[in-house]
Amino acid sequence: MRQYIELEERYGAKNYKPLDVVLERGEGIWVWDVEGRKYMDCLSSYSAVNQGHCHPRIVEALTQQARRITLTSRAFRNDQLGLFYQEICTLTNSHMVLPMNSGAEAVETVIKAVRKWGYREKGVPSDKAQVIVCANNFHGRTITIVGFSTEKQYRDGFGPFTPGFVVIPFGDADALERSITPNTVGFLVEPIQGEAGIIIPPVGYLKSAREICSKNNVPLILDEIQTGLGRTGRLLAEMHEGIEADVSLVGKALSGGLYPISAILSNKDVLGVFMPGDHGSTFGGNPLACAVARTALKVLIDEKMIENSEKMGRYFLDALKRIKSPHVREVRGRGLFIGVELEAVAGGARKFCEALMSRGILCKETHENVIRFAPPLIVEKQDLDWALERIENVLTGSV
Ligand code: IF1
Repeated sequence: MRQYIELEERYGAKNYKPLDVVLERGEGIWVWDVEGRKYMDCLSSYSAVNQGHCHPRIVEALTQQARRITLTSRAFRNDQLGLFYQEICTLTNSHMVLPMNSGAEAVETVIKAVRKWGYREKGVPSDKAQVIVCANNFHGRTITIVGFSTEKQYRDGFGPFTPGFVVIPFGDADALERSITPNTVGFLVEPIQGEAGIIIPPVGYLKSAREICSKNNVPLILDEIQTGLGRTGRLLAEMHEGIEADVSLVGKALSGGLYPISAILSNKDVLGVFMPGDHGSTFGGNPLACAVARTALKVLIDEKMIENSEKMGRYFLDALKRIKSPHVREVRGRGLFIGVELEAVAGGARKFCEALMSRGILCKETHENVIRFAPPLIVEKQDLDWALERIENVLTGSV
């Protein structure tokens, strides 16, 4: 194992500090390291592997398509793109879709779309468009996106930043109402803030945001790149409040972790402003990504993973709440999107993640003192019982 770590340390930029585990195989909720140790993956690559590692039907779709054609560019058409469009729009009740590759690209794309919509449809003066975002947001790592982050480390050293963003507190509908001006062209928000530490807004917040945005002709943009595709126990987290965004962003599990693909899903008004040549991407909408995504969506529905996320998430959350530990401040979550917030201790949540790793559970701390538990949505009760025994052992012991 050491030789792999040494190579990464020798040649790699130090933009991550990973746990010292070198993985070589994944199947379902389990991963194995190069020395044969087995772990339960409780991060799911930040919810990109909702369907479980190397889902056989998605692997099959990938390999079949890879033998046919993988990339045509959008200069020509291909036999997967239209079918992907139809299937994802039908599934999410969307009118229009634009395929990209990474989540950050989807975020950048919707910012371009709502700005152009503002100038063309809402009569916002040129270059005066404003997008409202929330404090403690996470929407990706590009210069424009980190420019409206409130996390010091994500911004330090990367300025100057893109203007045209207003930051308001998360979960405060009045603050949203007060921040809207005639130049506001969008409200971009995560239904549950993931990186901020699984922060769930007050019940009714998203419903109020929907009403306020409708009343003020402001597109409501929900970033469901992490919360979407079953993670919170619904296809999209917006469904917990029975609302529909004007634009929803999905990524990550859109391919089940087998290929980068993201998508902007919207009503006609917003995406309808793009004219040929306005926007694009070499790999955006490639047939390999579309074939993989079509199957990744199918297995999510056919194998009832969303229902399982709701059921197993409820079981996992209730069991975690019953653990009596002096280290735990709060346990919160929706579906299989769970955070255990710890009292501030030396070494923070990372120490607990290292202790859990030694017991065969891989998870990731977020923001110093929250342990995020997000196993693939196929996890079963006996798997959770296996994990809960070890989690209780770590949380009640001296780490
Ligand atoms: C990293 C965080 C999670 C996202 C939401 C857009 C994106 C992400 C809600 C951008 C990506 C990833 C990025 C990865 C770690 C991970 C992450 F810790 F950074 F914040 F999940 F919480 N919207 N999140 O969560 O999508 O461009 O990465 O495809 O940057 O370290 P991407």
